Amino acid sequence: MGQTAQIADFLETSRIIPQLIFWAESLSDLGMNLFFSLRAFLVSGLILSALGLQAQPAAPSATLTPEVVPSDETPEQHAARMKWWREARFGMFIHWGIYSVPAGVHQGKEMGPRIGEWIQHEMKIPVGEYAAYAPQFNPVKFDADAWVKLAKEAGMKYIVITSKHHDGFAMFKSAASSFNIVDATPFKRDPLKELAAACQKYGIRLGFYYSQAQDWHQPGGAARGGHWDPAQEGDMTAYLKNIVVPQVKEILTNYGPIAVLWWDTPENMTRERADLLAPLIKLQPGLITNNRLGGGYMGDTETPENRVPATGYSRDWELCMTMNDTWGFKSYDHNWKSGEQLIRQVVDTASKGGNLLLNVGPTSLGEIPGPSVERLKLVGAWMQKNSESIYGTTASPFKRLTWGRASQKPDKLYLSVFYWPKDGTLVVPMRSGAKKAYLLGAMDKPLKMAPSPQGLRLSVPASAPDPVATVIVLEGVGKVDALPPPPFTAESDGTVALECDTADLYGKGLRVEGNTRLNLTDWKNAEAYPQWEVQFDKPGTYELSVLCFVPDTQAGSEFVVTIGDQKVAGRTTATGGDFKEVALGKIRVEKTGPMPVKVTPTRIAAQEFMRLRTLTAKPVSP
Ligand code: H79
Repeated sequence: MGQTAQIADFLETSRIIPQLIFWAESLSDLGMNLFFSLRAFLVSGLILSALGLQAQPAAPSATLTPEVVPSDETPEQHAARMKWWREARFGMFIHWGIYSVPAGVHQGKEMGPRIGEWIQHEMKIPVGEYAAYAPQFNPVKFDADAWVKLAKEAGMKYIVITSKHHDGFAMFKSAASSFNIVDATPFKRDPLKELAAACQKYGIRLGFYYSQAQDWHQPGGAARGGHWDPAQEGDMTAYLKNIVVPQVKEILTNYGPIAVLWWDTPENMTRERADLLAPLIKLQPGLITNNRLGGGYMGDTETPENRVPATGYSRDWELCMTMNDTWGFKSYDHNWKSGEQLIRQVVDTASKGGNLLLNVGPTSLGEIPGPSVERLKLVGAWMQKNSESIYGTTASPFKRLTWGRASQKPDKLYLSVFYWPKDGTLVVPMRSGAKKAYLLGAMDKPLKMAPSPQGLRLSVPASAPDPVATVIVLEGVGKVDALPPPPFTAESDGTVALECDTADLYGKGLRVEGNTRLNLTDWKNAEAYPQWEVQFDKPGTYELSVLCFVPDTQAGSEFVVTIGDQKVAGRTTATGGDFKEVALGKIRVEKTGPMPVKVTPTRIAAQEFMRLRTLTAKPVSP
């Protein structure tokens, strides 16, 4: 394992874009970020529900900058085009192709922990050898109606399916290449036609994923890290003209209304190349596209991939996520997220103003794996009761809630309680009031409300009506006046543990990244620092430590930890290739009232100061 592989374990990413970032920046490192996050998934698994993720209001469309709104569209037209998508909040991603035949195993050898649809790339399978999976692909159990009904039952409003992935195999009848499901498999049917009909029938919108740049089959198609078979060599522009342009025309004209075109991995996509494809978007009125075309096109949506962003973005965004650790079916991936995690992920995403595009990877027989079906039904059962708190809502007005998430509609707040209060009182940190509070579905049994300095106190049942997420509705909230989140307090042994994702971040660049293992990253500026408001239990001496990662090449930075008016100075040392708990020394805390705690670099030795995960103050026994 080289340095890159090692570092990958730490640089888990969640792309947090407090301000609109430029497209080029967003895509230049996309591939790497994705790699890291996918590894992170495999390394650590996901406990989304345990994350104290922050939510922040999505920016209203009025803040959209001209770069976001296509030049031929007014902000109002843009909002009208995005309307259904913003209301939908939940969709199904389907990764299906001939990679479901090897399903992670080629010639008796497992591809390892990586994503199944990448098997050809991962195992450097020659073009001809991989193409031999096409005649073995005969998904006789495929039932478009069943898939669409399942999506609908789960509460999903749209489907995005891979029409062609990086392996270059078209899942539709194409005149541009015979490497397609109708011409190259015994199945001979066009599943996208059948899906389009089923979507029409059940009122689900249909979108197509299309890998425009990477194509490991066609000469000239791009391949991350370079080609491995001479058959792949060729002129990329010619590939775009001869394969991509006609195929995108096909998928945008032969399948009725198409709601979304989902580009991916803009490998080697220059502006000139992207210019060949961008005009095709006009073939479908109202088409929504993502930010992965390349060439400087922003598209309509940010697309964090398998990374839960700590906050929303300043424009429309969609989190795409796997249910296990692969997109395309892999026979030996059984690392499924729980129904509880998935339900809370729907809630979490909506609370940050985004959509969740949750993936299924059907088998080579055309079946959605049983564990996926079970989980979608669990999500669906929750949505059946609670979808009012998801559809058509906007982001939470609260920066952080200790007990769950929130979303809102005009004059209404939806409170999704993950951690039910033990004392029968739920404190909603808002100065303003509400006309009425009730459990969603029990409007006739209002909950008692009382204002308090900590916020609106609601008298709730003794035990959680829904242990996963109970939704409480506040009606007549007007404009919510949210209180700042309460100060952090000590655990029962007096220890104060401050997580990076709960800090207020000041200065340029500094941001939170990661999935289960969040950390502060891009700490390249000595003016940047995280700060927490902390309420200590009692005065005394505390032992300070940080859980952080400092690579060998970046040791020797100097910094100060400040608690109220007390300071401890320190110097970073290399942490040996992993996150490590580093002792910083002792500090006296004289007062206990809420006070700021911060970590400020005074000199940054190399590019980055440190990757900080947790700052801990532990009382030293007197
Ligand atoms: O379609 C799904 C992925 O196949 C695709 N996007 C989602 C929606 C995707 N393309 N690239 N990536 C995801 C990230 C790429 C990660 C890589 Fe790797 C790191 C490519 C090579 C090293 C992951 C790990 C794939 C192979 C090894």
